[in-house]
Amino acid sequence: MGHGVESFGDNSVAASRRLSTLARHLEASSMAESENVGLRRSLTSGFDGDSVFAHVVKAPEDPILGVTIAYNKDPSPVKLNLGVGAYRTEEGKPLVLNVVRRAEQLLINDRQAKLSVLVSRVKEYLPIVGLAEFNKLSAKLMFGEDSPAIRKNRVTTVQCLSGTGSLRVGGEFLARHYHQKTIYIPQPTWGNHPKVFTLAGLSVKTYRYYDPATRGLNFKGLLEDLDSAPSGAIVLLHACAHNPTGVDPTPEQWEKIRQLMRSRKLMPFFDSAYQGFASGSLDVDAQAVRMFVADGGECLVAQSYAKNMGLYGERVGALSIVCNAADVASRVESQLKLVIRPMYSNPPIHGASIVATILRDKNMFNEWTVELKAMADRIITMRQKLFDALRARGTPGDWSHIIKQIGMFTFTGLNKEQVAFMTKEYHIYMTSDGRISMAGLSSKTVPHLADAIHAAVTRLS
Ligand code: PGU
Repeated sequence: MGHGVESFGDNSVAASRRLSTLARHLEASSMAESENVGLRRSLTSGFDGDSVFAHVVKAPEDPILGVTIAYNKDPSPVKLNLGVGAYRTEEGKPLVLNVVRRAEQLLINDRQAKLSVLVSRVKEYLPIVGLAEFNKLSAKLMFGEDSPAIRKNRVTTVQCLSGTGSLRVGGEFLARHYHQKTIYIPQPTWGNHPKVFTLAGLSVKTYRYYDPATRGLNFKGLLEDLDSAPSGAIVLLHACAHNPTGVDPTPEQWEKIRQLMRSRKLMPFFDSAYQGFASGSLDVDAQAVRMFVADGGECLVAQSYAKNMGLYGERVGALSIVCNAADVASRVESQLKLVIRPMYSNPPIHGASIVATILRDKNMFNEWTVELKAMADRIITMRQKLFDALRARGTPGDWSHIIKQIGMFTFTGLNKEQVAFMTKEYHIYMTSDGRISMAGLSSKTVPHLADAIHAAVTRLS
């Protein structure tokens, strides 16, 4: 049947099927309504039966966000949360960037007269695709100031609910309008990826990425798996600072991946959750994406401002779809609106206004890059300190991966039992795959973590 745009036909069939099911349901329930009036009256005195939800089983906590819940319950004064990827200061406190505070102040004082678009002091609805200026500036941040793709209007960018929302909207769009429904995700990857894409309607498969033996990239395995993926399959790529491994391909390896993917007609879907966090430079961290856009081919990019602007709870992000022609991009955008409207109607205004305020102003943009670099540098310092602390303790094993890995996380190589031991005995909280958020560490807490790792490795090897 239809491929690409034609698959809209399939969707109309599916939609009308859904509508007639709904109509049948409404008919049936209105008949039941009249029959049940008497019964309902007799029940008005109260309801004492079992809950209709009595069969609902308790779901396990999320493997990442659940770590914070367990941490919050622990009364120990030495407890340490290295689970969630969220930046903390040297004092272990969450950080709101100065530039973000300044932007908020401007918004509150309504000093954004030059902003021709809605700002967060006005609490109106945004359009379905979000704040236009935010979208334009986000695309420039990702693809570069003078990206030919943007200049030729080949890119559509829509504001979404942070990185997760952007991935989900992109996934739903592909499930409806792209001929291949299989997405290949790296093994391992961020734990939410398989859930997001499965629920979006795609079928999820994995490609080899990490080699535990070398604690590096399994480049050969990666190329083999992508080479044998069906033509046209979607491939999820971490734009930089791969989560959880901290292992990224080199620029030369990216180039080989690009060539292979283009020759096999595989569709790149970049997840960019850490732009600026890997190297400290926004441009350097966008290089892999820009390499794929420069060849004129098509791709998707999900962007998050959670980490690089510290806007975690504001839920600010964007989905860009790079198309090969302007008219395609415009039709794609019209369909993205149909994905978004029934899901959450339109995105929140405040966070996007903060981002637009910062990105549009040269001084504020520069101030942001300085603060971003400081965060990235502090993480790199923590890597060195932890590595030195383990060396000083003579902890068995080669820990050089701590300083080689990139971004927010170290994939320590500690196993489930060792992690459980560290939580129980040292009140150190981390995901069970042995990932630690370096951003949650400080000079004061490094010795405690090094003691815990040393004990775990020597007692439970
Ligand atoms: N993609 C990757 C690769 C991520 O690591 C994360 C966040 C996201 C997308 C989603 O970020 P948004 O907050 O939706 O923009 N991962 C962090 C944060 C906690 C979580 O799991 O959501 C983490 O600790 O892995």
